Amino acid sequence: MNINQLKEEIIQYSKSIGIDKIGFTTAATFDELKNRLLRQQELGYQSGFEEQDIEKRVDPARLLEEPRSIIAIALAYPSKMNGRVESKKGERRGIFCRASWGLDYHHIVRDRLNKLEEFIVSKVPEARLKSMVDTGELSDRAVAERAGIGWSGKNCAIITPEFGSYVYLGEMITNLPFAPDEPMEDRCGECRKCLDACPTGALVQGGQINAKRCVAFLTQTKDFVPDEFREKLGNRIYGCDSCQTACPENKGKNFHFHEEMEADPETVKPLLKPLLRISNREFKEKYGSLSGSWRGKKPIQRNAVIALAHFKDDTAIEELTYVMNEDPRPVLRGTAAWALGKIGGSIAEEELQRAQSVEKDAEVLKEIEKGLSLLVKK
Ligand code: B12
Ligand code: SF4
Ligand code: SF4
Repeated sequence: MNINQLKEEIIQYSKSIGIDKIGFTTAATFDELKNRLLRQQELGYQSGFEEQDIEKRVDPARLLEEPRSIIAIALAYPSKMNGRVESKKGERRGIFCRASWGLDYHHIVRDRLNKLEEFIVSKVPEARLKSMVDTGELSDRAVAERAGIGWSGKNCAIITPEFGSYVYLGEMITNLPFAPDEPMEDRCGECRKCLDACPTGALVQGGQINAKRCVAFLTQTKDFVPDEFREKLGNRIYGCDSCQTACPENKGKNFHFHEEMEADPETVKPLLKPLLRISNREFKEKYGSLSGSWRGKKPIQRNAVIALAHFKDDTAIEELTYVMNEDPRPVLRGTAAWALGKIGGSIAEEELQRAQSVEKDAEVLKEIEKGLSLLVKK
């Protein structure tokens, strides 16, 4: 079959299986990305979640023998929920970022890539293909940028003119010599809205992030959140959308193309207090299908504690005291002690003093001291 005709058929087929945008690029090495990754590594700006072998990240030939092209795909996700939570006065809720609404996007994008692979193999049985999304070696954004899916914004996101930056990305390396598409022109211009909106200054300059300062990263760590960032988390219990919601290119962009991506408001805007004592089983049942649960319940619970401090929710004192005294995990006990200090009042003070006399863990004791020093008498 003629390769150009096959490309056209793939484009047509992709539309029929819920791929919202598709682009093609060569399998050449990603040289600019390589320098960038080395620099980020040198500066200590990497999250640690990315593939650590830089050669594999920039050279498709290390992932598939004799690659000739890469197909990049994008799926648009909703930016607004259909439906809302039943809010009662005084009930405090956390928020999962949009990329964690609905079914874990890895499954959704993977499903589309599998279908596309089957289609290509049905046309070219000898085709060799290798697909990935997020957890693969390649930089999904660098591939998407080169394949003309969108431009690389100052907020680091790939922004499509059609769907804004609210798109999941995935790709397939192939041994078929498809003609590449043209990359797109950068449309950020003089705008700096994302940089100004970032709560922690994680965007050190347009297109460069210090992932260690990024709230999205911090919500996914399992240790104590460094002091300077705790208040910046606000009520975010997984991820951060601030540099995307601030972006004018996302204005009015809200697409509901994929049933699986619809969010259950009660799940993605959960009440905070019940999270503190949730069992493993219940956590798995309620949150296990979200991408935001990939690090387990500990970071989510720690972030819920921080969010209760953010709201200064004094109806949470009893629950937080329980966590400070009874939770087996030092990070949870310590963060709860800090939160009690933030919320303040005589009960919190008494409880902190009591805990100080029995706690044995050095890090938790430090947090109890911090809590006591934060106390504002009510
Ligand atoms: C590690 C990681 C993170 C880290 C680090 C993020 C980062 N900006 O690097 C943390 C945990 C912070 C994170 C957060 C988020 N992530 Co993330 N993450 C990844 C992951 C696994 C690797 C990214 C990576 O390698 N970064 C290293 C940097 C150096 O490279 P890069 O951003 O991939 O590539 C760009 C730069 O290299 C740049 N570049 C190269 N050279 C040069 C030179 C100059 C001068 C400049 C200006 C730029 C530049 O161009 C490339 C293309 O844009 C990818 C999946 C994957 N396998 O690629 C998802 C991915 C990037 N994440 C994604 C998402 C959705 C998010 C969040 C929006 C989730 C949320 N709501 O909380 C936030 C956004 C934060 C932000 N502003 O970037 C999507 C992005 C979709 C899109 N439209 O862009 C991806 C692609 C997952 C997916 N398959 O859909 N993430
Ligand atoms: S995700 Fe949040 S913290 Fe991270 S760069 Fe964007 S605005 Fe800043
Ligand atoms: S907010 Fe402005 S500068 Fe930032 S990504 Fe959007 S258009 Fe670009």
